[in-house]
Amino acid sequence: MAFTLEPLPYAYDALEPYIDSETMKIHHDKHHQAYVDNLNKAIEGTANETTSLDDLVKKAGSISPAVRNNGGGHWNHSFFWDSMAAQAGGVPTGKLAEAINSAFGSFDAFKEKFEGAGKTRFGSGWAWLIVKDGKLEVSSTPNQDNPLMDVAEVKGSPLLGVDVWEHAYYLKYQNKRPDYLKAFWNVVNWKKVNERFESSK
Ligand code: MN3
Repeated sequence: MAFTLEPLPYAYDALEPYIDSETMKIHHDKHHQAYVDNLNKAIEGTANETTSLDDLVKKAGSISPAVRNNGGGHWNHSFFWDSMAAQAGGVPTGKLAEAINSAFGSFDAFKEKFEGAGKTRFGSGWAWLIVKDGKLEVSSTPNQDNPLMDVAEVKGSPLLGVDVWEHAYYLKYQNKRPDYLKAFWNVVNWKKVNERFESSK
């Protein structure tokens, strides 16, 4: 079964003005599509053809670089689109808000730590909010790796992730990755993050 690219769960311009329509279109239709196509090519005719995407990323350390990079790319971007929404942002609520306060001290302290993880990831990669042993942590991964991978420096269950590859922000923010990370808070789908937190228990 070949993997397929799901359409974005909202219009290309839904995240304006924080993430521009042109970036969303190229990011989803070209970059994400390429990960899906290259993943399918890399698994064609191999035992991994029938492996689920979750199972592929979990064994990233023992699969080919092409499957690891493109499988990670497909997993990460699917997760990323769902992490954002139109008329979103604001502050987390309920048990998630409590867990954030307990792990980081405050929502602002968490945001600073998360933005820091994104800013300091050298080159291309991702910043994450994860659950690890029942506790929230911030981490980052290079390239298209993610915290589910057996090769991740910090392993855990992802709740929120932000793409810090230049293709995610360069058209609107150029070299100003910190500005993109600040703007990201306006599009975070906390309802979705909450659901992930609930199902991680
Ligand atoms: Mn990307």
